[in-house]
Amino acid sequence: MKLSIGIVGLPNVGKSTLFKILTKVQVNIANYPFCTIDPNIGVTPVPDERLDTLTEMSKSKKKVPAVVEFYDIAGLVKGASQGEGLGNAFLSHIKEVNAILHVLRIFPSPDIIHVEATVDPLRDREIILSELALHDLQIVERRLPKLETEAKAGSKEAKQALPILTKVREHLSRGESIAEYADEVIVRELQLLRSRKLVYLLNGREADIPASLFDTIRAEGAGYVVADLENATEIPELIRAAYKTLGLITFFTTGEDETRGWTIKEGSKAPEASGAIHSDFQQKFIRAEVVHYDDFIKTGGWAEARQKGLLRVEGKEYIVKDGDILVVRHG
Ligand SMILES: Nc1nc2c(ncn2[C@@H]2O[C@H](COP(=O)(O)OP(=O)(O)OP(=O)(O)O)[C@@H](O)[C@H]2O)c(=O)[nH]1
Ligand SMILES: [Mg+2]
Repeated sequence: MKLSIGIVGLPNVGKSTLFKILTKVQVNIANYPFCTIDPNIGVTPVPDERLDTLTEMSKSKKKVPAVVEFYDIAGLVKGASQGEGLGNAFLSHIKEVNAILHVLRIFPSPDIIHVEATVDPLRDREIILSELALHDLQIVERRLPKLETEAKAGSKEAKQALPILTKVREHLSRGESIAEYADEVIVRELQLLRSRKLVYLLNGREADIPASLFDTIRAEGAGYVVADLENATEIPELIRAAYKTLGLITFFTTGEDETRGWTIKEGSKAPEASGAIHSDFQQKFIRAEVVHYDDFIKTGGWAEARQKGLLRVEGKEYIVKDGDILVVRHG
């Protein structure tokens, strides 16, 4: 699976600065709101020392890290759903992302314009979350009447979806997360943003962050990373935090041709994990030879791991662990 993350926040909070650090792509960064209009899309490798070690041990010609795709979009403002600022139509650019990265301004710097005049990350968080909810509500309100008609006409799917979407509307109108409905067919179909997992990037210094902000973020079960973007050159913790929040892990394939990292959901069984390598592998999966990275390093390679009985043959029910090295056998 490809991990993709949409960056949201008020204008001028450092979204494009973050995007540039992550992806090394040159983008417009300026001290004025709405500097970004068209979305910037870029990928960043998942930092993982294990990949370097494996590449050396296997003398691989290529090293291919797992990647995360980032979408840097325009800033949202209060009233965006009513057309303020650039409106909210540009949110459609991130409707397919797996997670939302919410940049909050912590840094004081009076010379950098703040669209709400003062630095107040708790207020800004509310503004953005409610604009995301209002965006979703517009979609839900359009769908509900059609769903009612379909349910009356006897559609089984519509009858199932109707009570769910009605609940979703209630939560959204109260500005609440709908993460608990993320796996519902209707919510997936409508690609609602408030169903996505959240990670916060607190742009500034730890000392300037109000304790209540940490409490709020913890209470909503989101991840966060503190980074002073102005002085940052890379932020691997951010990707690790995103992985953790999203329940993702990495497994490896390694050989003379290439050593490569793959992103999967924690708890994935071997066939599903193999599907990350090639979609055909999921259906045609027979078995996998598995050695954990730690054992591979300890023993010194395939032959040694096999000798010591640390190379296992696993079937369709095997749950792949973070750091597993796989050789997939398929039909
Ligand atoms: N002092 C300070 N300035 C920062 C920091 N991060 C970003 N800036 C500045 O803030 C301004 C806005 O940064 P951008 O990255 O363009 O902000 P943005 O969120 O992409 O803004 P829009 O595209 O307009 O929504 C630029 O002048 C940055 O140099 C920071 O950590 N400290
Ligand atoms: Mg920008």
